[in-house]
Parts: sequence; C-alpha cells; structure tokens
Amino acid sequence: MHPMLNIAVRAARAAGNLIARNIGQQDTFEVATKNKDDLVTSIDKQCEKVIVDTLLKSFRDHGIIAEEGGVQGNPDSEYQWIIDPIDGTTNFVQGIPHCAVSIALRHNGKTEIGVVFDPMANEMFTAARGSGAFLNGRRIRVGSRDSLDGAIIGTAFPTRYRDRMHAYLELFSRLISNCADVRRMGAASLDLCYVACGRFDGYLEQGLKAWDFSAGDLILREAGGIVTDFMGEPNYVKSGNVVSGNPKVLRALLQVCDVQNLPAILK
Ligand code: 2AM
Ligand code: CA
Ligand code: CA
Ligand code: CA
Repeated sequence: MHPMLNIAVRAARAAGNLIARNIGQQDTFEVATKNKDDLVTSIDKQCEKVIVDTLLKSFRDHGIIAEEGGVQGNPDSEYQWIIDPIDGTTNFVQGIPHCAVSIALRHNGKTEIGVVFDPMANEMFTAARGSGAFLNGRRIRVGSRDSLDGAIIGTAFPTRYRDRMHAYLELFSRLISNCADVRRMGAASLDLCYVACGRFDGYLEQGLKAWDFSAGDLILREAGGIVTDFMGEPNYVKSGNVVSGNPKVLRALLQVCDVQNLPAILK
C-alpha cells in the first residue's frame, strides 16, 4: 500500500473508534451550533485532533485544512491534507449509524489519496490516484446501469444555502420522476463512495466543501465514475456543486439538470 495512504487509514481508524464509542450518547459530549443547523461536537474536535496529530507526526512539513480547526501545519507545503473528522455530524448526534471520517491528500493541488471510513459499518474506502478504489481491500467499481431506469440516486437538500431550496426542489421533482427512487443519507463523503461501489447509481448535491468531497471524489473517479458540476464542467472543485455517476448515468443526470434551463442559482 502507498505509505501515505497507510498512515491516513490509521488516522481514520483512530477517529472512527472515537465515533463508534460515542455515537448518539448525547450526555457524553457537548454539542454547539456553528451556524444555523451546522453542528459541531466535542467528539468532532477530538477526532480531528487525533487525525492531525497522527498525520503531522509522520509528515512534519505537511499542511492541514480541517473543517473544525482550519489551516494548520505548514500552509506553504506542496502536500495538503483535507480533513472532515465527522462527516454526518447530525447523524452522529442523533445516533443514526451513518457517518464517516474523510481524509484526502492533495499534492500541488491534485488529489493523490482518499480515505473514507464508516466506523459503524466498519467500511474503509480507499484510493490512491492511478491505483483503483477499494472497500476493505477489495477492488470496487461503479454500477453498469446505462440510464436512469431503475436507478437509485443519492442527493441532499441544500441546507447550507436555503436560498437555493426552491430551485433545487424543482430539479428534485424532475429527478424523482426520471429515476426509480432517491436516498438522502446525510454524509456526502459516503454518498460518493456508495456510487463508487455501485450501491447508488448516481449522486448530486449542492454547496459541498472541500473536506466533504475531496476523498470521495478520488475514490469515485478511481472506481470508474465521473464527477462534474451541474453544468457538466469540472468546476465542482470550486463551487462544491456535484453531479456524479458512471458516464451514462452522469449524462442522464445532466439532462435532468437541463443545463440550458438550469436556474442561475444552481450553476
Ligand atoms: P458535516 O456533517 O461534516 O457538516 C449532508 O448533506 C452533508 O452536508 C454532510 O456531508 C454534512 O457534513 C453537510 N452538512 C449538512 N448540513 C449542513 C449545514 N447546515 N451546514 C454545513 N454543512 C452541512
Ligand atoms: Ca459541519
Ligand atoms: Ca462534512
Ligand atoms: Ca464534519
């Protein structure tokens, strides 16, 4: 295994143990609200610390961009780790066993390593660029569906950007009339991994941050998937607006998005 991937996996497991021991135990941790509906708990911070400590112990000169603690380590390094200590904090607080640790490594801006660990399912999704994607050490691939017929599509409401809700719901209405059904699971990193291993046929969500999608994005692309923004362009890295699937499902989802008539607010 890629030596840096190995250490990222170790960091993800350490944080995952903390998640598994505390999930839903609201009397054992503190919950604060960052901004409306965006929760952070003392366990998010503990998870982030164990990840950052593990990475910086091995890679003293690397930089860190983490959801809760922001920029740490060396901000000028070619190597930057992007960390979401608990993706799906709302699920974690509520005791809904669907959340993950997400760790990605960018080298000169390009994602080289991705790790997404679901401690409740004990599922470790990993990828190193050019070497394929794996679930608990077994190679994974996107599904083979060639249209939205029968397709299960992951999505989420744009709770970060409530002003987009109306436009999103119109798109959602077109989506649900064109596929078999949708799932709204609440952890973006796992949504991407579920497409990567064929559990979902596609996934779309608006307004993600780098720590939500960076690891899952690499895992999905290494599994044969494609990720674009709602226009079919690679600009999702900046906008955080993500549409994904195997190449055929992606094309069908972009048709549902209807680029020509896509409301400006969703671009
Ligand atoms: P988080 O738990 O790390 O904040 C759910 O659709 C996804 O969006 C999760 O990955 C979650 O990540 C994030 N999320 C959900 N609600 C959010 C909110 N109000 N503000 C910011 N991020 C949110
Ligand atoms: Ca959050
Ligand atoms: Ca997140
Ligand atoms: Ca988080």
